[in-house]
Amino acid sequence: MNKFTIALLLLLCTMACTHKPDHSGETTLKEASSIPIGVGVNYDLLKNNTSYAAIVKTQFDRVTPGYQMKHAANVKNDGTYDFTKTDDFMNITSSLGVKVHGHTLAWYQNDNATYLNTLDTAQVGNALHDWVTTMVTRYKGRVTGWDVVNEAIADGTGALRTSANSLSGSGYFFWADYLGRDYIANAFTWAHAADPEAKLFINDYGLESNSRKLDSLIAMVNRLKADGVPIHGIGCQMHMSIYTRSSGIDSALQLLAATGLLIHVSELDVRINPGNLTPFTTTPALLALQAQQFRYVAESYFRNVPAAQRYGITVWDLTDADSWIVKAGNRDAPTLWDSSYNKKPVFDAFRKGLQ
Ligand code: 9MR
Repeated sequence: MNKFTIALLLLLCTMACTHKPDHSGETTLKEASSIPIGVGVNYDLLKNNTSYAAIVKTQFDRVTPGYQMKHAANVKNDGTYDFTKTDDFMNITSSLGVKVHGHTLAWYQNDNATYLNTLDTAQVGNALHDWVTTMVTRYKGRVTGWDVVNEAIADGTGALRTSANSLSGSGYFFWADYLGRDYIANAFTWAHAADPEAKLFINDYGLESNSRKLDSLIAMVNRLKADGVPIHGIGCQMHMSIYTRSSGIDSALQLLAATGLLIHVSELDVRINPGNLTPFTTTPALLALQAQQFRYVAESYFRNVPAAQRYGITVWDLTDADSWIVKAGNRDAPTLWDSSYNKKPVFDAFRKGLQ
């Protein structure tokens, strides 16, 4: 084998074995779309996996960190802060040229409960104030918006979520148990004081399939608006499946848009095996249904959300390998890229829906 043959073999192997960014000249998602297109990202992958980072940079306008901006990721057991990784995350996003949607300030999960459980009610109020103010001030001007309050409505009744009507787990801390529903208005007010330019969102899931929860969220938003609370948008997560009914998607977007606030489809993914059946094989037919569903969401968004209220659509997790659904042990394939970083049929369909 001469040098030329070896070089040629090496080149072919490199082409076959590595996942390249999209330099194919094919239209990217962000090029196709008139609205911002985002993706939920994992800090470690963005930092260490060049294929992952290249797709994020090429295809998307904006990222939402899946974990890195949550309370437990930044607050230590003694209540002090460590922003080393979050600062690094922000620097990586700016070197990739993508914007950041902050996620999330007041949630009942991923809190440093070890610290928060040592506090009395008055101290919990101060801890939330300090956390919101410190975080929003630190990244002021560097995030386009914040999910200030996440998943504040209970699933069954549509009541305010507390430990009494919700499952509990490690790292769970229910602000409402201590502060009642005021924690919501206060978190928005404190976030706005820290960064008056940032768009502030309330974010929740199941709105396309649970009309009671949808009504409850809208009532809550309207009350906040009437009270003059600085709330600018609603995040409709849309963790869905191929069986989610299109009428539910349409009516959620219509009713949410009727509040007049910005609407963010904030965590879109579509399961193809929602019952987690075993054994399970990904078939072309299932992938085609998934493609249809992603396209439907994009088209419904343009149909039902007036242009001035379009904050954008964010897909949740980049590839099937890093999807939270798969990482939780489910046999599924909920995203646009497969676990080898190849675009799935859904990529094209979603892009068409965005055009
Ligand atoms: O996708 C996120 C996963 O990587 C994290 O480990 C998990 C816990 O922080 O949160 C996941 O994202 C959730 C989001 O923050 C709020 N809505 C539901 C999402 C899926 O659980």
